[in-house]
Amino acid sequence: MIRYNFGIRFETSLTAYKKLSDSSYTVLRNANISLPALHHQREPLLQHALGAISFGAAVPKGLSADTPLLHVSMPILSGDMACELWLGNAATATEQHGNIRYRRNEDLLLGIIELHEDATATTSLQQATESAYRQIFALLDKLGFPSVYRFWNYMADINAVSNGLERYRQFNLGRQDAFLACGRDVAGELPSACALGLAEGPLQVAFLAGRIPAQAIENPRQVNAYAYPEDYGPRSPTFSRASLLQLPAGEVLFISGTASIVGHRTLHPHDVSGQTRETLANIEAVILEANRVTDHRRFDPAQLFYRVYVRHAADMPVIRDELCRLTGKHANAVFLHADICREDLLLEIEATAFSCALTSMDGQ
Ligand code: 3EB
Repeated sequence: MIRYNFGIRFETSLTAYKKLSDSSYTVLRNANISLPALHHQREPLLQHALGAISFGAAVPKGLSADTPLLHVSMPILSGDMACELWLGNAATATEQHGNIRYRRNEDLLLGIIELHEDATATTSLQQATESAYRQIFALLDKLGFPSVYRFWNYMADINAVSNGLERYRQFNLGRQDAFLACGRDVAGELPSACALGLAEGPLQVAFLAGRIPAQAIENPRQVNAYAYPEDYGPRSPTFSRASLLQLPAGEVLFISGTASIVGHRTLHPHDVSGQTRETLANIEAVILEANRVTDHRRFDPAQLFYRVYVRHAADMPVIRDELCRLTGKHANAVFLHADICREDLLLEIEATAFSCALTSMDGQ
């Protein structure tokens, strides 16, 4: 199964995508694709791939060896679209900068970095994070792609404590130090992000950046993450609830990992239905805020692609049923088994939405 996310509806053929990407407009779309479908793709699609993020036990085949691919070995609980391809106008060959592999076109860049932690250091995750983010910002400064739209962060043992500090909090320290060292704001206009844990492996970060700025969208129901009080760690997380990228061919809304947090507190501990409903209320609030900001365009919860991170595999059906209540019937979603960055959070949901200005290509 392939779903080209066109906002208006999910396309299952390449034609509409090709029409869009051959235009002189800057185009950014994603396609969520199953591994068998990816395996049977041929060039036109893959030439437009800036990069990919995949999940599950199997590493995708069928991407050219050249395409930056972040493979995160989180078990898939449900949904077959394990690979998220990011498609733009024709891209360059993949390039390397330090530990980063990236591909870009005139306007957009997708990069991935994987760093093993120094097993002898007690603050190894903090160090790896600072190093990864410093490398990323140095590359973007060098190439003139100043704006990051989205970060994906995956790390081993996110809730474990070392050197007296939970590893997610170490990650926040390293991330914020790198932002500051590279002259970046740590409040206000921040990229969207997610941060999840898995059993083992290196720190893995993917990022999507570009030449034009995006707009940070915050959630009126939540304290902005960069302003969390110190109870949640010595440094606040550096991300916005969503980022809105306005391109001539349509808008892209990157909704950050979203959880059952109101104000800055976790609600409904030990209650997975309650947490799911609260999480979805937060996502709806973010969508409403994005619609308010864009004024004339409409993002619709039924038209989003969702990735759902589930702490306890047995909770998946309950979460899926709540999500389907929001989206109407079938939700375009993949469910992954992951650790969430607060011990008391049972799930986190992220989403991507598109509003398409070039509606004329739709249905042709
Ligand atoms: C939260 O709202 C839940 O540290 O980059 C969500 C999305 C969360 C991104 C991050 C953390 C991050 O605080 C956790």
